[in-house]
Amino acid sequence: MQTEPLPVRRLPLSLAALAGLILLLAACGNGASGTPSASESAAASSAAASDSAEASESEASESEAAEGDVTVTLVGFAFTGDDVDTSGDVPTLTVPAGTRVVFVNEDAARHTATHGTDGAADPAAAFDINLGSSGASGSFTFEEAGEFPVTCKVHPDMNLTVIVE
Ligand SMILES: [Cu+2]
Repeated sequence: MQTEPLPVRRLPLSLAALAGLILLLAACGNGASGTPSASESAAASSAAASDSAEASESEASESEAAEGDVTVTLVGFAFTGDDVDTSGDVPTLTVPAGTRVVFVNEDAARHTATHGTDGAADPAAAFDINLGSSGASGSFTFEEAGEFPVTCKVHPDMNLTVIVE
């Protein structure tokens, strides 16, 4: 990330700082309205990386302790896990209503676990979990019966259907 632009340092640095400030102001202005923009998450990613790693670790240990949780592992660019049926075109996970599903990223790549299909979030997505790095986790509790498509916004080929009974 940090290169060493020594000879031309002053001017580019101040320009970069100014651009950063503008980005921050723009991000703050939009912040309340919903999904984070690409620039916002890019700017925040390095700062948030350590925080989210800590947060997800504590979340993961909590979820291990909770009875009835089901874990879905994102590894090899696929949704997998002991409870995931991979026999069909799209893997399925069948759980009783009220089950909390914990999504854990075990790839080095960034993934998301998003309510949606083929990389696109559902217009009324019930969850959109960023799994920014290996070890990152997040969960969603499926309260209502039905079929819920899950996808990764980074890799449209990653899909899962959660069947809630
Ligand atoms: Cu992915």
